[in-house]
Amino acid sequence: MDGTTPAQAAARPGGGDTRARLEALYAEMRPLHLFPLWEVLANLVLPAPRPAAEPHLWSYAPAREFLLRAGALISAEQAERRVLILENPGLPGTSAVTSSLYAGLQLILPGEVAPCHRHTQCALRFVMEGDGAYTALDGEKAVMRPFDLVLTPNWQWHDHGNATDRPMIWLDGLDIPTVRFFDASFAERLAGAPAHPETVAAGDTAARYGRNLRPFRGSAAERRPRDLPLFHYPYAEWRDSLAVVARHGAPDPHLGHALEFANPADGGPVMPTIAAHVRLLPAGFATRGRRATDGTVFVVVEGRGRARIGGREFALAERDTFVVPAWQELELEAEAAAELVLFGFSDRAAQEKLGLFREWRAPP
Ligand code: GTQ
Repeated sequence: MDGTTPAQAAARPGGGDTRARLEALYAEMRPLHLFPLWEVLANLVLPAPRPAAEPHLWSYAPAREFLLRAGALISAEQAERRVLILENPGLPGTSAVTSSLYAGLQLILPGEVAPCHRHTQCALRFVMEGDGAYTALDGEKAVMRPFDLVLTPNWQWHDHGNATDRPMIWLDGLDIPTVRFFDASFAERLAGAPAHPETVAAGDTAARYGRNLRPFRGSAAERRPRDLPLFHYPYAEWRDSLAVVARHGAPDPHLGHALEFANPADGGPVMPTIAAHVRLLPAGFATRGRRATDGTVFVVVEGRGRARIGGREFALAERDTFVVPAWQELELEAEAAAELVLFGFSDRAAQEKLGLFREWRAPP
C-alpha cells in the first residue's frame, strides 16, 4: 500500500492486527492533518547528514558559451539579472546548488547596466573573466578584476555595469534557499534610474575600512554600516597573502594553505549567512579526507588537479565550478606540475551561529 516490503512492515510498530488498526487510525487522522511521528522519526532526526544535493562539476567553457548565446537574445536590463543558474542535479526545480545556497554565472556585456535593486538575500560575486566592469554598492563602484571577491550584503542597493569593451562574467553566490526557508524575502527596485547615483569615488571604502584602519568613531568619516563595512576583496591582495603563507609554512594536511575572508568589524565571516575562503595546494600535494556540515561551492582559480567527493572523481581545470554537499568526504589533489588555487563559499557562517557546524578529519 505504501511501498514497504512485508519485512519492513513487520519491523514497524504493531504487527498483524495492530498494524491494520494503526493504519485505520492514521487514515482517520489524515484529513485533520495529523500524522504519527513514530512512522517517520528515523527519517527526520538522522544520525548523520543525508543531503539530497549531489557532488557536481560545471565546466566553464560550455556554460560560458550558453551565457553568451543568451546575451545575444536578452539584455541585462530586460532580464534584470542575466544569469545561468547552477542547479544541483539532486535538487531539481529548486534553483539551489546546496540545500541552503544558490550559485549562478552572470554576464554583463559592454555598455550594459543590470538595474539597481536591493533584497534581503546576501550575495557575493567571484569574477571569472573581464576586467574593469563594476558592481556599485549604495552608489560606490567596486571595479572588478579576475578572481576578485565582491559582496552585496543584504538590503544594500546594488547595480552592475560594464563600461569596458569586453564581456564580464562572474559567479554569483547567494543565500536564496536560506531566505526562502525562513520565508523572509523582501526585494525592491530603485525607482527612477537603472543605476544608483554615484555617492562616493571608487575605492573610498577600502581607504576608510581597509589596511587595518577605520574611521574615527563618531566622525564624519564613518560612512558604511559599522557591522559590515568592507565589500571588495581584490585578487591581487588575497593571492599575495596565500603566496607568502605557502612560501613559509607547511600546508594543513586536510585543507592545504587556507585563508578565510574576514569581516574587519568582528573578525567573523564576510556575511551573516555566507563564509568564503581561498586555499592553495602546493604542486603534487594531496589533502587527506575531510567532511564538514557546510556544503561548499568551489571555483578553480589556478592549476589543474582532481577532487574526490563522496567517492566520485572530478578532473579540475581553471574556472570550473564544483559543489561538495554537506558531509561528503572531500579529497583534493594538485597535479604534479603546478599549484592548485581554489575559492570556496558555504553556509558555515549561518551554521556556526546556530551551533550546527561540525567537521571530521581523516586520521593519518
Ligand atoms: O545580482 O542581485 O544571480 O538578485 C540572483 C539574484 C544575482 C543580483 C543572482 C540576484 C542577483
